[in-house]
Amino acid sequence: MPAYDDQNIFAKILRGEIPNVTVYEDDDTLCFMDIFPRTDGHCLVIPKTPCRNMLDATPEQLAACMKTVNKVANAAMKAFDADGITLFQFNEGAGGQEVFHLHFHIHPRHEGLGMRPPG
Ligand code: IU
Repeated sequence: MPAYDDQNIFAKILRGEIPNVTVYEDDDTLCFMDIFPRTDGHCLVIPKTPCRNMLDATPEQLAACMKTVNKVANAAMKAFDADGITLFQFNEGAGGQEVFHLHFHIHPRHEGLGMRPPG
């Protein structure tokens, strides 16, 4: 697997070089809105420390991300009056990953409503 590249777009967001719409932040994680939302409320949770994806993540990074996913997903259920949450996470190009900084997609879902296509 290639090494972490700190020129990826989420690393730039973490350094404040690119703006984002922040949903939640703590010492270890950032959650912000996806710029091409596939559902209303589609947001991303990332660790603040470098990590390419789940495959090179430490237990601490994964735990911190899951803690934030749990908080944001429960808040999104209320904020969007959602019926459920879909959690996506992709690893390497063959696994569907496009941005190579670990991230978890949170999608609030409603009964009978699909997801919009990517992009
Ligand atoms: P991935 O397939 O899980 O790596 O998808 C990356 C996601 O990052 C995708 O949903 C994009 O819409 C999203 N994104 C973003 O939120 N801001 C950006 O500047 C870019 C991609 I480039």
